[in-house]
Amino acid sequence: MTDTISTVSLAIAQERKIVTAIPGPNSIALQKRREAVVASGVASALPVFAERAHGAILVDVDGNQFIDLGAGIGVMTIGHTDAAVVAAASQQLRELTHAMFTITPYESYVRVAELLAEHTPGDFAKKSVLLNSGAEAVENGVKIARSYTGRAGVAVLDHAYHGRTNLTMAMTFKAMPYKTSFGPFAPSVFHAPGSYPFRDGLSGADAAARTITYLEKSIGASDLACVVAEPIQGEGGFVVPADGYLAALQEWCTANEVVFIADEIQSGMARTGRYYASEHFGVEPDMVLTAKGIAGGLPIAAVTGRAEIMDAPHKGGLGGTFAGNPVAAAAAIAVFAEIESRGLLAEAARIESILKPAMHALALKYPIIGDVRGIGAMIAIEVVQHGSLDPNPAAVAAVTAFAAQHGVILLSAGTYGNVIRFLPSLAISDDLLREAVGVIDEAFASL
Ligand code: PLZ
Repeated sequence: MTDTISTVSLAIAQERKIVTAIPGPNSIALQKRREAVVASGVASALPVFAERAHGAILVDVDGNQFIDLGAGIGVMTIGHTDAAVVAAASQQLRELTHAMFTITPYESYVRVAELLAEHTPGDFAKKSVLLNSGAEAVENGVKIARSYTGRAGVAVLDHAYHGRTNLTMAMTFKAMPYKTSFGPFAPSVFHAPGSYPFRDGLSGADAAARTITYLEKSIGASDLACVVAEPIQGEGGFVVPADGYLAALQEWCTANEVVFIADEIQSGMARTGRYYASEHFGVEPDMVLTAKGIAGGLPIAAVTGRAEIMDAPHKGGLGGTFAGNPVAAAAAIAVFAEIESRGLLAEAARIESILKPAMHALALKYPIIGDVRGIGAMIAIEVVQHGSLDPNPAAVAAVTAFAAQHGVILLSAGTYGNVIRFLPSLAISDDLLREAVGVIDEAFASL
């Protein structure tokens, strides 16, 4: 660096430390200000305000240090304030903050598209468009699929989450809190049954047959532009489809010239130990959607797909003021480099090898833990009423609240609000993970 602005991240000891009541006085004061001016429809999971973070630790405004098992919903995959990301973004901020790619293009946008072409599944010519958010990537994926096929229909799966814009609300499964009172929604969106082994007990082949029957009988392939599926559902509760399900669905899409779109916004970018979760299921989607973890916390998203599909829209049909912003693009390039140079794909397997056995052990101790599932650094437990499949959201709310009080950020998920999901940074140490598991154990014991 040639000038005096420091781009080095402030190191924060990687330890849990609670020094005030939760929330502390500074958080309480900020909460009062917030209530006066921030729309109350915006809710927060924890009662504390964040001040800074590094690695797997987040520090609040009262100096409490939390083990972050949420990572901003799977965004800080390579760790908070990663030094390489901070350096790349800071440098770019000073050289070219914004130009607008559709006015004067710049190299970093092209570089991100090259990296996406290289790291998304499938060995075929690919192209990308860059956007600002996950929902915007979903919207653009649908636009491009419609333009390519000349068809309108969009099929999604039960329990899916695709965003909060009008089209993506229509594509999202859960009414409360995402859709209630916000309609009318975009038309031509169809919700098909998917694969949820813990609840439906179906094999991949049987679940796929059920989905395909719905697609053929209730929509008709000739009216369908695309099927959009999360390879592992995120907000839906880290639902891993049964073996063979996704491959059968993709095969049907290919046979019927329907674009198969993998929404990898939560499951992608190294979270499961591969760049994209699709790779675990042997599928090569026609289009892959990326956001969240791609740029270490800076807002950027992408649609990447087969070149012939991506080139369907007319010139000028795709874009956006901030889309593919140079600072976010520089951060994304640094994230790809960090994943390679630090061997971060392997870290996901390390995290799974600690969390999964630990959760199975807790499930033996606390039988309300009905299911342990997930891949890599995307692990969840589903909590039920003892001896049944009936959801137990009250226990999940109590456990996550207990964890917050004891310095662990735990996120819930699931259509029934009865899933606890772990999506820590790949940089989290074994010791911090084990310590967090200890707090979760105490939380279940306290019920
Ligand atoms: N597709 C699979 O997980 C975002 C939403 C949190 P945006 N999930 C977290 C909330 O309460 O808003 C998500 C996702 C999948 C699309 C999206 C949407 O991504 O960047 O939030 O628009």
